[in-house]
Amino acid sequence: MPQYKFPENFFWGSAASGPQTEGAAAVGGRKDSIWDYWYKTNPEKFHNNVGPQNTSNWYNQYKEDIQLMKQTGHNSFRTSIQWSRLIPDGVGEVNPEAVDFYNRIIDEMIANGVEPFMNLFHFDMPMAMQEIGGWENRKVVDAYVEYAKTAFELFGDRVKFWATHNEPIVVVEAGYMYDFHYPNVIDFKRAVQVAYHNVLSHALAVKAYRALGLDGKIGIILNLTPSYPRSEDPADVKAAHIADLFFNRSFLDPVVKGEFPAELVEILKKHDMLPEADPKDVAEIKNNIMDILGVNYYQPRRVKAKETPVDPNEPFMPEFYFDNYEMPGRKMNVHRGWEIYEKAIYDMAIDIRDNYGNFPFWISENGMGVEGEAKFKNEDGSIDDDYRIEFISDHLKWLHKAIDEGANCFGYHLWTCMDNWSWTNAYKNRYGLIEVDIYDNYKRRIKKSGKWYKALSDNNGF
Ligand code: BGP
Repeated sequence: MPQYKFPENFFWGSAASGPQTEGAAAVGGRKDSIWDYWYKTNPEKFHNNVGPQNTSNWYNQYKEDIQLMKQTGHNSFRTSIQWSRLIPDGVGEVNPEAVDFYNRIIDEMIANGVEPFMNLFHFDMPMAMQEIGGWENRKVVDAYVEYAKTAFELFGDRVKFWATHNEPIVVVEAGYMYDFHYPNVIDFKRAVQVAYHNVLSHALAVKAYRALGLDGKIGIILNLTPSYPRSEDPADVKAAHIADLFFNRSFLDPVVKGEFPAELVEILKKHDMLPEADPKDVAEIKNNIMDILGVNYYQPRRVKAKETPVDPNEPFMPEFYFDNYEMPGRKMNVHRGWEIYEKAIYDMAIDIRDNYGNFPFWISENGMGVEGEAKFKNEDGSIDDDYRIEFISDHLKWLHKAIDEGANCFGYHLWTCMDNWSWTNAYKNRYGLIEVDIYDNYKRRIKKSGKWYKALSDNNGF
């Protein structure tokens, strides 16, 4: 009898995305997304100059990979459809080869007892849509909703768990604030417009899903990085609260409550940063509440009150209100440079229980990235990743406690099943239960954590 037993029918599995695993980037009628384009123009932005062309070859090896999922205890798996594969120009013709491919992976998963969770957007804007302004353009919202509707019509008879977006705040931060992703814009006003259109596109996709009368569930996946204040001093607490408004509540409130937080709207108004918004669209956000929430969690955000006064001539950024804080003595994943703070998973679950009507959620990503994981190989080439087993179980203990105290969590998906390509970090940080040798024909090999995960899932706990 496991010490930490999870609820019946709990989903165990992992998450990945189409652009990070499919490979076959220029094959099967697909056209460029912003990632292919950016790699062509700026390959030096990518770790070791490795781009999105091949990734893990899931496009060709999905059958073998689904068997590996079974061997590692998956009863569910999340990936994403690439918009640029299904509708290569963003709007218009549907690509029959893509329909065939996504049908095949969905059917193969179901035939093997792996419940497919399907996401529609994981940072991968089709280039044709970016050329007309991407998420800044209201027309791209309509194009996305058409794409979502097409996916629901094609696959909604078998896919019962849908997500409209993965980590939309990353699209906003990385693409429009901090220069991590294409289109490398640094302009907070434009960032707000992008965020607003993401929320709107989500609500309209939920509406389109409902209109089809399908019997599955639809939601969004948010990286709810909690903001902890340096101290209980009111100035620190306020700083953390404002960071939370910008980076968490900005998405969480509209998708669960139908409204943006009033305090955030006030701040944006004060700085003349409100987006252009048609009242009819605002009503759509209010009226189309989703069914389920995906929560990604890797590391906490720590915040302190501003230490130096803000220069009023500087362009506005949320950091007008807080400084980031490095807590002395914090526990680190030294292999990735991220803090480990397991209790945050509990805090988030309790926050959702108490402040968001105990909304049903699953942990949609959590995991431990390790740079240079090959250095841990045994002589026979196997990897005993005890650090990953410890990372997962330490988080699961806190999740278990939250569920015990009434949190409405129905699953845990690890990032990720197989080591995969990760945006500008390419293959730098490995997260998989299964190693992928990118230098030897993408050969797969189950790590110790993969075997442990199988026992975890078989026992529904540990
Ligand atoms: C998450 C993304 C994933 C994945 C992961 C690891 O935020 O949703 O797509 O890439 O981060 O990121 P990294 O490889 O940069 O550590």
